[in-house]
Amino acid sequence: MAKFYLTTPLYYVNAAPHLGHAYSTIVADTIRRYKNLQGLDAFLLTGTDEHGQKVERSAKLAGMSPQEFADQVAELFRKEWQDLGLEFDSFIRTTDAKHEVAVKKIFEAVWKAGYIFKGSYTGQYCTACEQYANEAKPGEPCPECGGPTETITEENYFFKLSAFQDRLLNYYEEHPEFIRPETRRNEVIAFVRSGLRDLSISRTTLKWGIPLPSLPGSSSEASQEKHVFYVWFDALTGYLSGIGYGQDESGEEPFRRLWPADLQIVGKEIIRFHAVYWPAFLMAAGLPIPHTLFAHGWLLFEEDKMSKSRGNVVSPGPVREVLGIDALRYFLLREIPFGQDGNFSFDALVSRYNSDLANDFGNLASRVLTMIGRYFNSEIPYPSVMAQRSAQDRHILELAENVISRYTAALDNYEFSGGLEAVWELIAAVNKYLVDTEPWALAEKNTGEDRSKLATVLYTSAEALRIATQLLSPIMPESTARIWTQLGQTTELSSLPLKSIKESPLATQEKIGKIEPVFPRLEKEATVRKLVQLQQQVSGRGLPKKTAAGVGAETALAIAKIAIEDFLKVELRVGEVRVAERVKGASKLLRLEVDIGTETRQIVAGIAESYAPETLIGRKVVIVANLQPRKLRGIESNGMIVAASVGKEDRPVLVTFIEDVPNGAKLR
Ligand code: ME8
Repeated sequence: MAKFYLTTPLYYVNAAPHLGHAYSTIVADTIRRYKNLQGLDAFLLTGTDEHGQKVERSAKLAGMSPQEFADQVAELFRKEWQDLGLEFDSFIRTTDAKHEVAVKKIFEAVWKAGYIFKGSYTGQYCTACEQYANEAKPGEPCPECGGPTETITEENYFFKLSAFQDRLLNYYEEHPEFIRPETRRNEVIAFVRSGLRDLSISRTTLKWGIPLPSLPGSSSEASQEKHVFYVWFDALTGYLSGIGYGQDESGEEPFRRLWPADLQIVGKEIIRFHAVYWPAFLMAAGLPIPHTLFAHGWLLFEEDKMSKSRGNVVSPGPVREVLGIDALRYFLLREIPFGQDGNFSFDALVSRYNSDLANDFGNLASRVLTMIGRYFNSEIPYPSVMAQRSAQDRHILELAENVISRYTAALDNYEFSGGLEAVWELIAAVNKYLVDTEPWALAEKNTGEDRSKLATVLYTSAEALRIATQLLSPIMPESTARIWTQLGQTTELSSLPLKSIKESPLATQEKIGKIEPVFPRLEKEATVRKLVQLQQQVSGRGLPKKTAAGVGAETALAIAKIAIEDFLKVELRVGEVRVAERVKGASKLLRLEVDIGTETRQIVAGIAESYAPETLIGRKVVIVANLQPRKLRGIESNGMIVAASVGKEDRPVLVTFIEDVPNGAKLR
C-alpha cells in the first residue's frame, strides 16, 4: 500500500494550544482520514518544539525548570488533540532522547559534506520569532512581529546557506508543487533570488538546547564551548526523528518507508524556514526533499492574528463543549478557503452551525429518516425501475455523481471549502426535491402509483443522504458515523474506502436505526453568550501551575518581581477623554480621543459594556502612553486605558483620582 506521510508544525511549548494550532492539526487529521479512505497508508506526525529562548523564559516566569515546564505544556497539546478526537501516528517532542540523536546525525552529515564553518556574528535577535532580525538596527523592533530585539554577538557555527541559492531556485522551478499556494511560492522565490546569507546554527547565549557534538576532524570542541543548536535547526529535524531517523536498523525503518514527506502543513509565517532552510539542510545532508509544503493562512480574531503574544486567543475547549468537535471542524474548513486568512468569531460559528448543519444537513437526515420510519415501517423502500423515474428523481442521482467527482477533485487539491460547497449543493437540492415532490402528500393519497412515487422519492433522498454522509466522514467523523448508524448501516463508516461510494448503493428493505437529532438547532444569542463566558473562564488557566504554590505561568508573569528599570520603561500618564464613541460592529469597543497634555491620542478600549460613551467625556483616565500602536477593528489604537479587572467576568473599572491632576501628568 502506498504511504502518505504528512506533518503539522511542531508547536512551541511556551503557550497552551489555541484554535490557531488546532486549525493546522484539524486540517492534518482531515487529510489523514481522507487519504486512508483513498486507500493510502497515511501517517501523521505532530509534536512540540521545546528548546530555545522563548521556552526558557516562559519556564523561568512560571518558576520551573525548562524541562518541567515543557513536560507539562507538551502534555496540554497531546491532551487537546485527544479531546478533539484528532488521530496522529507519532508525537515527537524535541526533548526526546531519540530526537537529540537525530539532530546530531544530520548535523554531522552536513558537517562532513563541508557546509559548516565557524564565524562571528553581531546582530539584532528577536526572541519572539527565534531568529536574527537582519534588517533591524540596535533599538529597532523586529520587522516580522514588531517585538523588541536585542543586540547579540556570538561566535557561532554557520551553515553555508548561500551555497544553496541556485540549487534551491532550480528545485522550485522543477517542482512547482513544492510550495503551495502560489502566492507563497512567489514570495519564497523572490526572497531567495534577493540573495541568501549564511545562517548561524549554533548559540552560546542560551543553555536550553541540544549541545553540539564534538566535530569529527575538527580542532574545535563545539560541545566544550557550550554551543547549543539554533532552535530551528533542531526543530525541523523533528520531522525526521519522529519517524525514526538516526535510530538503529529496525528503528529507522519507518523513516526509510515514509521519507520524504508527502505533505508538510505550516502556517504562512514559518514558510521561509520550511521552504528555504529546510530543503537546504536536507540537500546538504544528502536527504530527499518533501513533496509539498502547504502554507495556510491565519485565523484572525477581531481582525488580528490569533496569537498568545497578542493576547487574543480562543481555546478549543468551550467550542468543543457547546457545539461539538465536528461543528468546529466544519466551520474552519468551510469558512476559510485553505491558504487564506479567515476571521473566527463565535457569532459566525453559531450562525453557520444553525444554517448549514442544523437546517440543511441535520434537517435532511431527520426528515428522510422520519418519513421512512413513518411510511415504510423503518425499512429502506424499493424505488421504481429507472425507466419509470421522473426527471427530478434522476437529477438527484446525477447531481450526486457529479458532486462525488467535484468533492474528490477539491480535496485532492486541499480545497476543503470548495469540496464542502459541492456537498451542500447536493444537500440543498435534496431538501428542495422533498419540498417539490411532497412525499407527505403522496403518503396521504396512498394510491398504488403514489406509493411507488413515494418509495422512489424516499429511496432517492436516502441514497443522496448516504452519499453526502460518506463524503463528509473525513470532515465530521463523529456526527457522520451517527447518521450512518441511523441509516441502518453496520459497517464502520471510517473503514469504508471512498470508491465504495459509487459501488455500494443503499440496500433496500434494510431496517434503519433509531432516529436522533445530530445537530439540534441552537438559540444563537444564548449560545454565543455561553461561549464567551466559558472562554473568559478558561483564559489564563491554560498554562501549567507551579507545583507547590499553584501559580500558572500567566499569573507568574503578572506577579514575577521586576526591576525598577523595567517598571520605568512603562510610561503611565493622566489623560482626559475628549471624544468617545462606539466602534461599529464591536459590542465591547469604544474609540476614544484622549488629551494627554502634549497631544491627543486615539485609543480603542474594550470598556463599552461597562461605560456608555457619553459618560466618559471630560473624565480623567490613566493611559499607558508608550505602547506600540495596534489596530483593532481596523482602527489604530495608540495606547491603553488602565482599568481594574473586577469579578469573574473581568469587568473593567477605570482608575480615578480624588484630587485634580493635570493632563499629561506622569505616574510613578
Ligand atoms: O512556529 N492561525 O510554533 P508555534 C492559523 N515551533 N494557524 C496558527 C495560528 C493562527 N492564528 N497560530 C498558530 C512554531 N498557528 C515553531 C514551528 S516547526 C519545525 C516549528 C499554527 O507554536 C500554524 O500552523 O508558534 C503556525 O505555523 C503554527 O501554529 C505555529 O506554532
